Amino acid sequence: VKHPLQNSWGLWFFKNDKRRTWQENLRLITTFHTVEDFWALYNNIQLPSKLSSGCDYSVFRHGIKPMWEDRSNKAGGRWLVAVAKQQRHTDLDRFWLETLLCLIGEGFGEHSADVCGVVINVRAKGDKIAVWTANAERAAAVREIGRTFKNQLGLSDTLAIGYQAHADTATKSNSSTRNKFVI
Ligand code: M7G
Repeated sequence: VKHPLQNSWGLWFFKNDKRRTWQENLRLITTFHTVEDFWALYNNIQLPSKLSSGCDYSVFRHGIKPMWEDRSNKAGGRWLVAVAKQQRHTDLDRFWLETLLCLIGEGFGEHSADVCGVVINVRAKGDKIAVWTANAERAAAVREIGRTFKNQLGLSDTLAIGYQAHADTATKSNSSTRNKFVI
């Protein structure tokens, strides 16, 4: 008998194809709701460090699409960890696995329900891992989730990470979206 997770999760894959729109390039691969199905899936897909640049994985709560426009994300934002180029081969895959285990194990503390999903962007200019939360105005939840995220990855206290509202990210064309929170 399989061990059920507290929630069902969708795994999404994004591959950058310039002939298509951003939304067309985003695909739901599968949905899982047991520990065993999670590992079967994890063991059958490429590690992030093996993906080509421009690809993303997202794992989101069943019913939530990994996009700003989803009603569950609209008012939310993300904690963003920038993974330096030289960390791709030492840290990227283990950071991603820690993030996934925290997500499906509801390990983000009493505010876990505010976590909508997690995203990894594989990019030549520097990889990124993010935790998306439901509401950028719920400061206590946002801060608690950020602290847990940072601890899970074992990031140094001296390294600051920022939280940006999706509404701000979506309207900025450059990469200088302001941080609503920093820890
Ligand atoms: P990115 O892939 O998050 O980061 O955003 P990158 O700049 O490191 O590649 C790149 C572009 O993808 C954005 O400027 C948007 O045009 C598009 N994009 C990204 N996200 C997360 C969304 C989204 O949620 N909705 C829509 N409509 N476009 C998005």
